[in-house]
Order: sequence, then C-alpha cells, then structure tokens
Amino acid sequence: MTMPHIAEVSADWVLDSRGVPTVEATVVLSDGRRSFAQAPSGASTGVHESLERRDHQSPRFGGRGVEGAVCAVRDEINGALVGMDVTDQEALDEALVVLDATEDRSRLGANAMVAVSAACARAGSEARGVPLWRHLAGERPATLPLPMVNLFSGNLHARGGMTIQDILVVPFNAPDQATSLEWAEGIYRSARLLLEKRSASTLVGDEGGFGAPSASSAACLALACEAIVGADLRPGVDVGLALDVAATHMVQSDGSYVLDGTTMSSQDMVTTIARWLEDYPIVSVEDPLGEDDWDGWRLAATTFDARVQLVGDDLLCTHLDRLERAAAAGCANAVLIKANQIGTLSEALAVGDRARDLGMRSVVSARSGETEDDWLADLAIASGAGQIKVGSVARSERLAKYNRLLRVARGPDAPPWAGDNGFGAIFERAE
Ligand code: 2PG
Ligand code: MG
Repeated sequence: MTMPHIAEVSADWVLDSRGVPTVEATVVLSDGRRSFAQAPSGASTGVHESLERRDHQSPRFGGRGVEGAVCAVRDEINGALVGMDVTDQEALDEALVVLDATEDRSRLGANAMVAVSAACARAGSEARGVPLWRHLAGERPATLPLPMVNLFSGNLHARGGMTIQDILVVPFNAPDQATSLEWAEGIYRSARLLLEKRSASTLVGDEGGFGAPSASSAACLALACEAIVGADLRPGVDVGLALDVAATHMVQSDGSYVLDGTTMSSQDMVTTIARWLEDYPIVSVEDPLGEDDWDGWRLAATTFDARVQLVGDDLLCTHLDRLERAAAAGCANAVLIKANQIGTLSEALAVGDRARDLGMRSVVSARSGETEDDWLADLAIASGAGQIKVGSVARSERLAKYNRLLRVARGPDAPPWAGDNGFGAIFERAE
C-alpha cells in the first residue's frame, strides 16, 4: 500500500494557556486528510534553549506575535516538505533541521519547527492507522508514565510566595495510570481544604498548582506532606515529593543565589536542599543550581543520595551535547525532555534514548504555556521515559494530556505501566 505524501504544510496563530500567541501547524496529505498540532511555550526558559521566534519589532500582541514563524512554515517549510513520505518522521525532522541550518533554530524558529514536527507525526500516525504513541515509539519500550503533579508554584509560575518554582507530588506506589491520577486528585483536593482552613488563597498558577501559601519553601514542603496525609496516603510510601527549584532564575550578577530571601553560594544551595532531602520524602530534584553552574551541579550530585533523581532542565535543555557533558562530569542522573527546547520530536526522543544508554532517567515535560493539544502524552508514552510532568490536575491544557493518558491506558493494547521508577527504594533506609 502506498502511503499518502505531504501535499501542503501551513500554519497560523492561535492563543496558548496564558493568552499568548503560539503556532498551530497544519499538514494536508495527498488523500485530503488534515492534521494539526500546536507549539507550547516556556516562561522559565534557559539561555541554551533553541529560540522561540517572536515578532519583537511588531506592536501587535505586545511584540509577542508569531507571524514570522507562521510565514516560515507557509513558505520555506512547506517548500521543503511537500512530496515527502509522511510516515518517515526522522526524515521529516531531519529536513527541518537541515533547512533551518542554525545551532539555535533561530532562522525558522523552534516554535515553527516543533509545531510542524508534531503535526507531521500526527498525520503519519493517522496515515498508518496506528495511535500516535505507537507511530513515534518504533522499537522503543513504550510505557504509561508515572506523573509528577504540580501542587504549589512560586517564582515565574506564580508570583509571590516561595522562590522555588514548583513543588510536585509523585504517586509512585500507584498500581496503574488511573490510580496515579486519582491519588493526585485526592492530594490536590486535600491541599485546597488545608488552604481554605488557613484562609489562604486558592488561586492557581500557570500550571494549575496553588500559588505557594508561604514564602518559606520548607513550610510549603511540610504542607505538601500534610496534603498527602489528608488524602489518606503515606508520604514516602505511596507518594513522594519532587522539586523544580529552577535555580537559574535565582542567580544574581555575581553568581550567588537568592533562595527564600537569603543570599547563598552554590555550596549553601546544596546544603539547604540536602537538608530538605533529609526532612521530606523527596524523590526528585530539578535544577537545584543554575544553567551554567557545572561545579555546583557536581557538588549536588556527590552530596545528594544517589538514588534521588537529579534532573537537568535549564542545564541540559534537551541538547545531546549538554547531556554528554553532564554524564561525563557526573552532574545529573536524569534529563528533562521538552521538544521545543531543541526543535523536533525526533531529536527529543534521541535525547531520551541516549539518556537510557548512559544509565540516566528521563522525564518528558510540558511547558508552563500549553495548549489543548495532547501530543505530549503520546510523546511521553512513546519515549519509554516512564515519567511525565504536565502540571497539576486542574486547567484543561493540563488535563488534555492526563485524559489522553487515561484513554490510552483504557484502550486496546495499552502499553505497560511504568511503575515507581525505583523511587520506593529511596526510603528503604528509613525502615
Ligand atoms: C520547567 C517548565 C515546566 P517552563 O521549568 O520545568 O514546569 O516551566 O515551561 O516555564 O520552562
Ligand atoms: Mg524546570
């Protein structure tokens, strides 16, 4: 059977979950079928990320329009991809990379590229008549991922409150996907009750987590444990905590950090977070140091319990060369995978593959600016990463992904549940 080829690639702007324009790409196949995909967008972006192209010179949308990226899709990208086999995702992504021909994807724009890459993937899966996750997985060991669910946010995701960006709950002892989300919902509901009892705000941040109720990160960690207990679950046995410190955004011009109002050295940051690891059931720490503080990261890696997941987001930016450097220097044992930090789905999957080869874990992640599009859920399943970070169990741009996971889990030929990712073993020392 001959597969339909690409007849046209087009794009236009739509609005994301923060009301900011983003790129929606459409792929039209030779049999007339149309598939679309939308690009996500970060707030706490790293300098080493691929470039999101915005119309900074234009007054429209306050200089945040995406007309340039949209035109790149309609003109150059359309010209390059028309006629190609829609089922060959790697060749399509390679064509995008070659066409852009820059290190930082600044010519076409990573937002243009990721929207087209995802729209091609969706078109390819529909042409083959297989689910998107299966189309993307190829030979990879697809799994239903353990979610890291946002509970409290601060800093760039919810101004005011604590300076660390996110406190998340990880329902690692859940026996399946549905239970993991049911537990997360119970903890979220329990946290809301705790906040109401204290007459604290229940307004939510960009990812649906509650705006942090205290300027003290430790107090928020303690409250997260209370919320777990309030949901009749056991901290450190059923559910762990994860942190996205997002320390890049605490760095001062002299290289020091400001955490919860206190100026700190890298050593102080490591000491403070190591104390939290002793005091709270933390299974995963993301970006405890800044994006270029390699020595600080090395110190964190040698100080923290090696069983705790140490995740590079701004440090690694889903870039293979930075992953190799971190592995060689022993700076992190896990990588956060965000497709728009690099540009295409194939490159993002390749980073996950390489992490696996290096004995590192990976977590497939959404951005703080998201859309109703759910391709991320399929990417997470296909990658075999075993973990996904999408935000909280509130706000439909987050639920679109969780509900997609539930549909896949309940569908025919569901991939296996990833399970606890080894997190249960971290707390065996306490027994
Ligand atoms: C992060 C992400 C998602 P943003 O830092 O991990 O939480 O945030 O998309 O703002 O970079
Ligand atoms: Mg992060």
